[in-house]
Amino acid sequence: MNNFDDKVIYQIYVKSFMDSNGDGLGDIPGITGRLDYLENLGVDYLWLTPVFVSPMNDNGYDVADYYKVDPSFGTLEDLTHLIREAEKRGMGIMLDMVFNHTSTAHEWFRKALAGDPKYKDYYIFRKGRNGEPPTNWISKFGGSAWEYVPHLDEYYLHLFDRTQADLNWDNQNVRQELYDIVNYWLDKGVSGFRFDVVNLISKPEVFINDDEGDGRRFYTDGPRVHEYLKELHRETFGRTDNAITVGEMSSTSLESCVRYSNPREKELSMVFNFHHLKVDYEKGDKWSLKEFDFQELKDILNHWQEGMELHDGKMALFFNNHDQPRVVSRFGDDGRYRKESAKMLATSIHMLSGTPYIYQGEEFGMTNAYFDSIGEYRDVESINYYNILKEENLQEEEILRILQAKSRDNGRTPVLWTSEEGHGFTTAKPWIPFSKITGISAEEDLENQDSIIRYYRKLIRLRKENPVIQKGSYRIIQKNHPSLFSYLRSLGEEKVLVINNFYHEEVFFDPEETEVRNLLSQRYQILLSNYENFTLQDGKILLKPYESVVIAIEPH
Ligand code: TEU
Repeated sequence: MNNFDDKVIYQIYVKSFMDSNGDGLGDIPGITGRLDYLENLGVDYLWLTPVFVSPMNDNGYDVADYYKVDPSFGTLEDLTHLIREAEKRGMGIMLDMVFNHTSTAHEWFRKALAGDPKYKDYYIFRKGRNGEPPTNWISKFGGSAWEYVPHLDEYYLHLFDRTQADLNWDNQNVRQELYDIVNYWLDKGVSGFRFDVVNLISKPEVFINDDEGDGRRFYTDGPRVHEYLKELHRETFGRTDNAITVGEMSSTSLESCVRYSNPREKELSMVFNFHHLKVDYEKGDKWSLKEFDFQELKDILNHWQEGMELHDGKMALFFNNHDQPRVVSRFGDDGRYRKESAKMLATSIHMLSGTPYIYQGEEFGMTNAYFDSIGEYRDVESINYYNILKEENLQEEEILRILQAKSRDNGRTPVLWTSEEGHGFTTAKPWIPFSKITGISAEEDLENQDSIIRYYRKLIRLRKENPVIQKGSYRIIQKNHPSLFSYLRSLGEEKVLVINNFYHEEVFFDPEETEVRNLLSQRYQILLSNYENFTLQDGKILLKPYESVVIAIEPH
């Protein structure tokens, strides 16, 4: 199986990337029109969020037909044209396969509802208990995970929205249908796939109440998940030796992720996990306000870097995606130090071991949306939780503050290509408002010498040119430092030291207190920094607000 440690992936949330036909919605021809920009950035793959026919209750994560492109995004011809044009520029296309559930508008589910036993067994229908749902499990989007169907007098399971019914992977016909879909798209020339919440596909044999939590411990990294992923691999992309695959793993463990991604297991190329993006949850509750816990963030990243290295697991490295608030607003400073902190956060992630992902707009420091009324939100999860928090009697103002920090829509506002009206994204009214923060766009960023985009290009180039960044071992330095996240990458004689200041106070890095004691008496070279000058004082490195420095220590 291929190694992807020299590759960088760019995620496109299609609906918000580029509108080519003036309907306010991003589309596939819009992506094709921006390929030169992406080629210049230097990325290798473009992961497109789902482009299949969908009622769009969850913006395409509710698929009604896996074989067809949704007309709002374009046509099959548009997609194959994009694949060809991307290939000409050295980039591959990855599609997003949502196989834990289908939309309730899918033909299979419609037949199931009509009582067809074959298709009922494609899903998870169960009788209620004493007028209550089969279990007390809670959906990830709030409320019960079971929906009652009166004419069948049964409930179906939906771990997400009620319009996203969970598939029964224990049914071999279901698995075969899904493998056929993957093979169909492979034949169309895609280079790989992202598999949505793929560690939730294997449900327990018996469904019981969870008296400790929301039910996730019964279906997360479920009983037959490895068997199914091995079969998926064997029946589909495993037949070509260069496909790239990434699995989205919800509430997972290191041990499971090693198995999902160790090449010997023949499951997936790499995995996403989200533990490091819960460090601003109060006691695990997303819908609360809390400063991010820097030590916890470091401890988690460190735990995963060390553990995956030890057991040859493969990590997808990321801070942003379409489900997350923008990292510059979250762990950085989206005001005075927006540029510095955007670059610092990028450095801290890109120099780690694994495969970095860039989410659209991140490369020029896009921020949270700062919507100030519920009417501006579009996301089903945000709207559900708005209502839930209302029922819990929280004040409107407080709820809006929580959404401003936590809503998935923070990452879904349209890409700000230019500063003109419509921001080069659309000539119409966009489906979701633009971020309220003005003065940010790709075009303006590129006008500056200290542009964030150019910095990302350098980060990508560094990875490509330095085997130590691709394959080097990782070791944290000053694990408990209150404001620095520093680590050393080593490959044979080659060493790269990465120091990141996560705060706006200046701080010294004193090599004498660390494992890189004689650093400054050796020959070294600054590979990259987000400031013009590197400041040394009395044998110590002075880190300015949100400064990052990447230093190659030359072999003797
Ligand atoms: O997300 C899975 C998931 O559990 C989360 O990222 C979730 O959106 C978040 O934790 C809620 O707080 C995937 C997709 O990325 C997401 O867009 C879909 O809505 C979801 O699956 C259902 O398909």
